[in-house]
Amino acid sequence: MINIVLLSAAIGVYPVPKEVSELPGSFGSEDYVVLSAVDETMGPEEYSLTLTNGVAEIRAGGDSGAFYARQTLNQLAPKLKELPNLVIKDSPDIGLRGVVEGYYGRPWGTEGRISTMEFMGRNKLNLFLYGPKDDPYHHEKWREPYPEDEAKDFQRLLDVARKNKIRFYWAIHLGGGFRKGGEAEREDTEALIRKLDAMYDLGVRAFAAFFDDFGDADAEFHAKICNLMWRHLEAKGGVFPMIMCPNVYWGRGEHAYTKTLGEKLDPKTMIIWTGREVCYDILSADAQKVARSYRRPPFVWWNWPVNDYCRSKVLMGRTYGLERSEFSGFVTNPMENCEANKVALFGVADWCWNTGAFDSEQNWKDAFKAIYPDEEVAKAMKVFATHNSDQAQGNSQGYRREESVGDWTFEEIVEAMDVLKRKLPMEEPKLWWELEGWINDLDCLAKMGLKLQAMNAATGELERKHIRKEVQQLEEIRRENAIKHVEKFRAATFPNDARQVKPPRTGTLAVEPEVEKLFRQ
Ligand code: LOG
Repeated sequence: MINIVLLSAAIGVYPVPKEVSELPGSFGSEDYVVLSAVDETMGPEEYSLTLTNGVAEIRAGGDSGAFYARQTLNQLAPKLKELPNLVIKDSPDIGLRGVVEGYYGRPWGTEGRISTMEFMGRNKLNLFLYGPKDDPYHHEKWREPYPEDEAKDFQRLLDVARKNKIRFYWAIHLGGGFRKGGEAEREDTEALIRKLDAMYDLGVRAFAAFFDDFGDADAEFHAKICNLMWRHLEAKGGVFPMIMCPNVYWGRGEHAYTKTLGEKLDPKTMIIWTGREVCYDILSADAQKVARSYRRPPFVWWNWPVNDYCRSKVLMGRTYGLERSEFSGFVTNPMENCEANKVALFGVADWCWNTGAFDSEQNWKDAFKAIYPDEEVAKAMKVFATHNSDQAQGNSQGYRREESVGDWTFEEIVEAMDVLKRKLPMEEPKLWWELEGWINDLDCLAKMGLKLQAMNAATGELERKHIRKEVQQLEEIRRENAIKHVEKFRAATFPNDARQVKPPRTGTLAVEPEVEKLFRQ
């Protein structure tokens, strides 16, 4: 068994497959023939991939399993020639796993969602929960149908989801908006049904209702609306079980609200939980407590790497702080920066698929190689991410991550930022658009560190004065960069959100304090 696990990691496939065993002989060829067969003894996402002497044989329980076998084969394709003959047997740990677009801020837009879902497909994530707080037709204008062009975009999204074996959930945010009692309640019920029918007609077959952050914690009422919604959808046919986000979605089962909800809500409906706090690690003891209160395993919404409560930071650190328990599903809530999110998605995908073999450090190191085809860019992005992972002190949720772990130098940062400034605009233009302000900030900071070290070592007053001037110039560049960053993101979002855009901050846990220390010397 140990050999099998070691081999799983050694073939470099992500998410790490469950079982890889070596067969006699070597594959010996760059080309291959694919043979596929359905195996009815397998689960719908399960597959086996046997690689022997130039033939790749796929057996799968269903379309998803066959698709996942292809993803594994695609990752192995460039190195097939060097591989021994192998048999891979694989299936996921967590049945529903993926992403919620659920933050406050600039929604990803159709292109961002497509890029995310294609990445999800390659990484065997199978659930997209659509609920950006700042899509008005999800939230404050929930009664109104989407304008025609946006409705068409949903059809594109549903198509990409289908191709990538992703179940696309569309969420309606009713918290605070759905009126209780009398004629108003009747009107809102009708409006809700109309909107659900419109989304159903577009092709949506999986629905969610959100009550987080707005309105009262009225469990009876929330259960009533959701049960009504579910009965309506179930009668229409072909729909997946509903997901609901309660008004109190964190904790350890201590709230009366969640207990009532657990009793009243249709048992098939999955209930969201973010951990002990709004932003927290997912601990199995906590999950078990909340499951008792919910009367069902929780559907985890992990508030990482979302940065809407620390907008000055971009979060690209490793995936850790997750414990396996019984869940009805698991989604990560990421940042508005959908390209930068991929490091975290790569971690979550691997954890959800094969929790037992998950190696957080290794996954994070390998993420860069897997995401960025240019080796130099991959190495430089790892340096950037090393110094961009903590939410920083004073963030409103009190959630913190490690940052700047291990040995690092100002020189190494400057070199890496130089690579990114040279190469990203051409090679990864969307990532560059998202990160330019942070890359420039870290670059200035590290250059200031170098200058200050030189200044503190200099003996002549003239030399010190000269360097001090250079440091002041860097400070000026840093200020201008911050202004440019804020202007760019303000222009890219809508008025309400524009006020929330913050200047970029990098290296807050170690690099910036080190520069400040050098200033004081
Ligand atoms: C919101 C979410 C937001 C996140 C982090 C849930 C269920 N709801 O405090 O939209 O992105 O926290 O700020 C939330 O987490 N409210």
